[in-house]
Amino acid sequence: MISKDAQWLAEQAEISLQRLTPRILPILAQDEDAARFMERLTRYFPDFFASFIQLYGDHYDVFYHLEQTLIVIAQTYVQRSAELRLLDQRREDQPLWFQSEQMMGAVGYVDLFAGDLAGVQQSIPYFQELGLTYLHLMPLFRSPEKNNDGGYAVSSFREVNPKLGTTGQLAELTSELRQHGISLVLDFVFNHTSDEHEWAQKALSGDREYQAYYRMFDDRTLPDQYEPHLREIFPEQAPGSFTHRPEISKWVWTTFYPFQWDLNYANPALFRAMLGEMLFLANQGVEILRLDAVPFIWKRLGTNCENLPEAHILIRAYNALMRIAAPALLFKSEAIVHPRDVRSYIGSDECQISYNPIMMVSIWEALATRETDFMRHTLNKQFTLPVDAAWINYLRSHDDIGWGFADEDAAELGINGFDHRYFLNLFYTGRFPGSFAAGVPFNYNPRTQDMRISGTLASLAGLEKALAVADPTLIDAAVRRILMVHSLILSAGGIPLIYLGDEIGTINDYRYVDEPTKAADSRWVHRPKADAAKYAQRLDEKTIEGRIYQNIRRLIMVRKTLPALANGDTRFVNAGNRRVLGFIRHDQILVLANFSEHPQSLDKRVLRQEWSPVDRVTDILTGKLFTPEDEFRLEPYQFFWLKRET
Ligand code: OTU
Repeated sequence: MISKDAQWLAEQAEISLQRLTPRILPILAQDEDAARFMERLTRYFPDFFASFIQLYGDHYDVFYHLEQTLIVIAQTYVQRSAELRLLDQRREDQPLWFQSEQMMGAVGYVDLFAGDLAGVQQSIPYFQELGLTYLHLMPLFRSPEKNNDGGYAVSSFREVNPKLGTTGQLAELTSELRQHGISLVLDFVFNHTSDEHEWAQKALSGDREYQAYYRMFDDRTLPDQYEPHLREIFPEQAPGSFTHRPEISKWVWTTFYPFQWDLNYANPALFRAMLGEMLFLANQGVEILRLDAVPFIWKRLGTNCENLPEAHILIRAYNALMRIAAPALLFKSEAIVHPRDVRSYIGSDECQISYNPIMMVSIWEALATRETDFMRHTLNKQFTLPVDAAWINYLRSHDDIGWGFADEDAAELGINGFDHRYFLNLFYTGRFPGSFAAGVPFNYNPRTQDMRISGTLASLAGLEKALAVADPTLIDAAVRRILMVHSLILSAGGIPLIYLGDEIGTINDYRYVDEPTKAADSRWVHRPKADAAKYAQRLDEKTIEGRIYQNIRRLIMVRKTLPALANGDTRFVNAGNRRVLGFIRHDQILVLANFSEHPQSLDKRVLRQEWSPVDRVTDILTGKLFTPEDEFRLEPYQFFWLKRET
């Protein structure tokens, strides 16, 4: 990494832009919005330049790479449709659109939820019923037939998997969704490609230009120096971080599975190639790119090769280029790492939005312990974001749950992080006495004793076990638990994200073990095919599906009427009873949630210290008014959204 002082960078940026402008003007000559492009270029080029020079300034041909990069963005801009340019304009006028209380997200697999892209299009009425404004479709591009990590081994960033549809259909879908107020979110799996990607195939045939797109080594010398510092991500099925390929007698860097080859961003030609792929997606109308595995994109010997400063600079470089060529596009960070590192990617110059694994993990932690102290402590430290960013608040994703709280935060409450993780793993795999959860271990590492948890939300929340014993009390508790945790992601600000299937209480599907390419990866237990019969029951509140669905849907609709639940200020407060979580939104709504299966009463004197108007409040959800005489009591897993009455 090159460090230069800001003054020098600003001067050089200006000189470079003057010299490069004549190279791109001819490309824009016929474009009626050329002036807008040039305006944005002038505005964001210095940011891009500063990042680019820090990354590639020591390459003798850095100026050539700068020039080629600008040519790529000019060429893609020229191809950007009128519809998307209009969207660019709208987003520039209202850059914080994604912070609204109207935002509502869901994520699902094209094949498992709807069969194919046509099926997704036909599901739009359902998405509207749920109030969605944000739809994340899991990786849908061409990938290897068998070993493909659920699509996260991408063989082409431009060709939709033929089983799911065509690239033309994808562009149509983005537009159709947009007309219904829904932004399409896709993964940008940019840490690696599959070994079937054209670049990998060329590398395998001996082409040195493409070998330099990846991180390859002639022998074990360097891998042996890197490896001791690296974390194994899939220690059970894919131990180590390097894979030997006899065809070229080289070792390839493979952080995840052996068929997922890590890309080499130290090579400016690769930087540019991936820019082209990113802009291609932007021009298909994708509005948000989920930057998959962002912590891993830069490597440096002697470090753990996660969250390096260069990873941030790289994202900032791409971000500045998007502001110029496709300003409507946002980045979503997928960094499931230490809370400090999660937060480090978030901001308008890097990723505008990010998963909130800190809240997600805290919710499961508090469900297991029935104590909210650790959650409140952690979230008070880790929840606040820059004003121009937003969390994606979620309960389950397609991945495992790893107990990613900060050991320092735990230690401050006298909790031993290692022991607590051990407990949580026992609890969520159902091996702790009295546990309600039915989770499955994921990647147990005997060396570190670490493991993560697979399982659907409903199974982890107790519904599976309760149904197995057909115990109405347990079923009721599980349903209440499921609703309570949804009430939290719907009221904590940011964008709530539902994993499709959870809204009807889908439980684990163990049939994945019969499929050889899935059996070793327990994450498939929580990726079942949508069950049409169960979805049909969502309308009947006498069924479990219906009870869960109708209540979640009501919560979504109420959320949309409450600007105080839009992004921004969240303060976690002492509710005077450790079984009850409390937080205050914009000083206007007090959220209370009982994490216990027993009724809890609250001490109004404590609450009053945190929020003065507590004496006369109405629960927005039920309309119940609390006067100074009323006792403050929450039924098992009950939650309130309280507003003050005057
Ligand atoms: C991501 O997850 C995806 O969400 C996974 O589905 C993929 O398998 C993987 O990348 C490879 O593409 O370790 O256990 O900090 O935690 O990138 C899941 C980020 C993972 C990692 C995350 C990764």
